[in-house]
Amino acid sequence: MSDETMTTDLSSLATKAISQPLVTHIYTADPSAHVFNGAIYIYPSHDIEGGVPFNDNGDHFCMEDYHVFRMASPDSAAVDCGVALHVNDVPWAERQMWAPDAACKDGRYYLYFPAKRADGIFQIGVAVGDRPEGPFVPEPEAIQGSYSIDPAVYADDDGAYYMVFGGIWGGQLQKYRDNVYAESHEEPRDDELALGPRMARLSADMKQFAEPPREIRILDEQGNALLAGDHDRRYFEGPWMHRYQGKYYLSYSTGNTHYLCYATSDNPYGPFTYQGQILTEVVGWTTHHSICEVDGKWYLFYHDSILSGGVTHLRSIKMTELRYDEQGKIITLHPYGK
Ligand code: FUB
Repeated sequence: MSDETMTTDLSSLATKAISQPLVTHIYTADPSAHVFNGAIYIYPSHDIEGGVPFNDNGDHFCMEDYHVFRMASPDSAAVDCGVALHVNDVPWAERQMWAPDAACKDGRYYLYFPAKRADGIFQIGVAVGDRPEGPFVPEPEAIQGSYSIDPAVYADDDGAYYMVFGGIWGGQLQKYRDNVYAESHEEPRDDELALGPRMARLSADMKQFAEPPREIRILDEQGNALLAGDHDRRYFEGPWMHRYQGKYYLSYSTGNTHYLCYATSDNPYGPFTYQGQILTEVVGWTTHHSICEVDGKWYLFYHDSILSGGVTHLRSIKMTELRYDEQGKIITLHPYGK
């Protein structure tokens, strides 16, 4: 739901909401959820009011640290495990600790996070810990060859770990072609191919890319790549990958049209074919999610800005059950009813 529609009566939307905030003592957003050691761990952004004026670059999203949350089960309270990482402890990062994710390999935990360097360019870093909740010790440098925002790490059945990442507009993805930055690059024209998220397999030590990032294409039902002007379906930010009944599902936000959508493929690198919407507009400009299986049921983790009265950079994480039909199509959710 866009800022322009914020005059809507939020209390009536709150009443109709299909889920309530998981966390109310701080603002949280961009929840990446995983089951580690039998519990649900959520890795969100920690939203704050930093007094930075609103702009199209999202500078008002001026987050400084991460808290990790643990839930014993889908019905349990989300327990705040405290500060897992602060920007002041990351040598290469200066500001804007945006949407993170985490992965586990061989009993060690890896927190992946985007942040801006002192020159205002986003990169993605990794920090390592011995427990899912951290604390995490950051690597001194960002991941070589990383750029833009919103890392999501998918652990495939064959032992490979893939990072999918990228976001346009404030996330700077439009500045890159073939992994090279140029200030002159902009979002493609409406009749040109839409930009796709990027994906790279991670190195065995989980700290670097094992290959140059590849661009993932999303096709329509006729097999044509989505165009940049297709704002209802084209990739904007917040990628997530999961697998259901053997297929890879790439889900993402359409940004300025405020949908969570998904596309499917038989190959993690794609191309993916657009399938539909997972979640219609929430209160707040951004929409961002993860999908996690817990004890045989699937859950959507997402956020909205109801708790802050519609302040777009003060969001709250939520979860709700996600269902598939018999063909494996995700049944669209409406956050405040139809
Ligand atoms: O939380 C900051 C940014 O807002 C995220 O990186 C985007 O995905 C959007 O949710």
